[in-house]
Amino acid sequence: MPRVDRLVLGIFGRINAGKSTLMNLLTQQETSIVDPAPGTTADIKSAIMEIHGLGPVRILDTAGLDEGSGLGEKKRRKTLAALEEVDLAILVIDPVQSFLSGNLEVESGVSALSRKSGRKLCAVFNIHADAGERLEASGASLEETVEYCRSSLLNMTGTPHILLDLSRPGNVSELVGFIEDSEPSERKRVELLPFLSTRAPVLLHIPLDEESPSGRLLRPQEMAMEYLLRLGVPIGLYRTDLKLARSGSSSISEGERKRFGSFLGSIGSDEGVQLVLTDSQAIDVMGRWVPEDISLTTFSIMMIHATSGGNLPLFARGAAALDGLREGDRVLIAEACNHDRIAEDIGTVQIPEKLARACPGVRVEHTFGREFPSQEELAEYSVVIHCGGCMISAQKLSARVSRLALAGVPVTNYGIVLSWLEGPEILERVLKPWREQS
Ligand SMILES: Nc1nc2c(ncn2[C@@H]2O[C@H](COP(=O)(O)OP(=O)(O)O)[C@@H](O)[C@H]2O)c(=O)[nH]1
Ligand SMILES: [Mg+2]
Repeated sequence: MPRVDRLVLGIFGRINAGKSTLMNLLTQQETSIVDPAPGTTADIKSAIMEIHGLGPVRILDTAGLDEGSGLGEKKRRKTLAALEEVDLAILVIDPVQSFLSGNLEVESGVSALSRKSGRKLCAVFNIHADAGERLEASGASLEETVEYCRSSLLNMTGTPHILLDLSRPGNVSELVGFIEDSEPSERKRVELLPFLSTRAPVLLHIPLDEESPSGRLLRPQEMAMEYLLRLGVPIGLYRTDLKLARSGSSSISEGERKRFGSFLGSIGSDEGVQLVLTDSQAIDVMGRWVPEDISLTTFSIMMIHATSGGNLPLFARGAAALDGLREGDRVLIAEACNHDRIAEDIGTVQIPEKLARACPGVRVEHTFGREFPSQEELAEYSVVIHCGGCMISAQKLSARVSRLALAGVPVTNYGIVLSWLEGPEILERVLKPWREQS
């Protein structure tokens, strides 16, 4: 499944501010229903389009944040969760409506949350043709209503803004230019394996256990191959039989080890092998078998580095929390994909079993797929162990990371934990290549 690295733009504001009108203006079609009846946008509407200076973008049109009913509360939470994940939050304000209502609760909510979760924000003041008429009784001018909004909102100094009649199709190019100028695309792109220094071969160690789907490889494995091929780095693919490798009989495990050693020797006969990239679950075996002069790291660590935009040090620091785990502490394992779980699943079986042995009495819990606990719920955990995140967007992971930071909970990763479980030398070894990159 190819995944395009799209920017995500979210449209927020109160009911009837003109959010859906803005969405339709951008997409030049009736993507969203625009209607004076409050609450017309039932849930989050999403459209994909190409914006000249930005490339492919996903635009989210959300429900008004001031909807009252019980259902309104549900929509509200969804909208706020979306706000934590966008590259750019577009706050739509009808300044006349906001001024006449006498409160800016919705607007300040959007502005505060975008600041809190580190999202970029811009404001579009939707100026209707009849703005003057609507203001007549109040005696205020249109400029005063805009100024009222801007000066009352925290975070609005330095926030780009524009005044525009969104109902006029002719205003689309001005809107697009404004969005481009708000620079939603300032996201860091990172290299998959930034520390490779030569064209010496890399060995990908893929044990293909019972969990592995037949007929294809996993996304991180494919990504590594594509990356290395593009660099012109030769790749060795190798599958160890982990049952044999871990066998209690030393003649059996030695046989497996020799087979691996001779393959390593054959692909590295000229320049040597520069890196062994392994499935995290085989780090116990690879940690013993890969000679010290060859770098060693895991697919899961590579993925969390890429998906987090180079934020691997955060996940590495999180490992320190594992040393401090005590009986009764709660640990959350977060797995972003919802695959079938069979016998030896890493997240539900391997890590919990090994953790139980290493830290007796620790309580391990799980969260799967798109679900992720609220800040309050997260605060109850001593540490969160996240998968490589290969099935979620960088935005979603970044939203999770900021929520964890707000909750004050350390976060680490499958590959880091499995290495930590093998001891401090192995943990140090799998992180070393990443530390050494300039
Ligand atoms: N007062 C006024 N309202 C307008 C004008 N043009 C459009 N509207 C209304 O503004 C509302 C905005 O609609 P919509 O985009 O659905 O708002 P949303 O709830 O933020 O998605 C609609 O009810 C339109 O009928 C105008 O010139 N003056
Ligand atoms: Mg709407």
